[in-house]
Amino acid sequence: MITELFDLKGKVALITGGTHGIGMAIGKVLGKAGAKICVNDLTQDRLDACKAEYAKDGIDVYTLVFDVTNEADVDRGISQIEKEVGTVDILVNNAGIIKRIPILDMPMDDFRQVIDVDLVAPLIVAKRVAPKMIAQRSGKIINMCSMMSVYGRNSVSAYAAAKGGLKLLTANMTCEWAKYNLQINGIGPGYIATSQTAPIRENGHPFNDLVMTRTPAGRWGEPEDVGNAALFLASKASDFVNGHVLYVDGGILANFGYVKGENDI
Ligand code: NAP
Ligand code: GCO
Repeated sequence: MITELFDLKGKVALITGGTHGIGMAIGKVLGKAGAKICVNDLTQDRLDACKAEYAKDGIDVYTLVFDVTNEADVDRGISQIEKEVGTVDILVNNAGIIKRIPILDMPMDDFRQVIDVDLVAPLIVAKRVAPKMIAQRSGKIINMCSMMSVYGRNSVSAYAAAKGGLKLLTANMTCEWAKYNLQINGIGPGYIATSQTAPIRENGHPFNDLVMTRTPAGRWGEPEDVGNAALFLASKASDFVNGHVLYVDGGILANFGYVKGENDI
């Protein structure tokens, strides 16, 4: 049956920062495909709140607090998942932050914090779960990259540097772990309607006009658009896809832009 390609029954999936936004959309779709969903966050409040949301889709999400930037915390959290749920078969390195500050104004501590969460943390968590995936000769790692893995733009230097690095860290994980039947890929969302982009999307923000002209699909993406791509990369259907970044951007990366007018030239 074609649906078997996307059947995740018996699999344990960890989505870091999966209490809302893109991470929750991924958790919901992988849960509907049969995976046991685990999500972490920084605060118990966020985790408690997300349980009811997941339950609306019939998903009994396993939640725990750990900071993805802290190696000891990650080890404690993953050990708890392994003890109480099982070996992590699917890791989605989704947790991320952004700081929109011009380079010359950005304190170095802010820059380092973005790099820590968006680039170093995916490595910390992947290093903790990969050994058991290697031992079982099976595993899926999905690193949440961005169209900013290939583009820069004013004020997001730390974020773009992190996401650019994550693209190549994904490639390097592939070089070292693909031989053990691990598939390590990235997802590169375009502009998605979440709390992270709310400041540049809501209340008539002019950035919204730029996104509309740069996105051939003519809309902001929804978290579910990204979730659907994650289902492909988490399933058997992508067993020979490796080191790839799947862009979910409504065509932004294919588009230089156009001048609005009679012929939209
Ligand atoms: P979001 O709403 O800001 O969610 C990010 C999540 O990560 C939050 O739940 C946050 O927890 C968690 N988190 C942050 N730091 C953490 C840490 N140290 N330990 C554990 N959890 C941590 O973002 P989103 O828009 O859903 O984006 C999710 C991912 O997609 C991010 O990696 C983002 O860079 C990427 N992305 C987003 C877009 C977009 O347009 N939205 C486009 C491309 C890529 P708290 O809420 O408790 O801080
Ligand atoms: C921004 C946005 C973007 C998106 C995303 C685009 O300020 O430009 O937040 O960075 O989050 O990464 O792919």
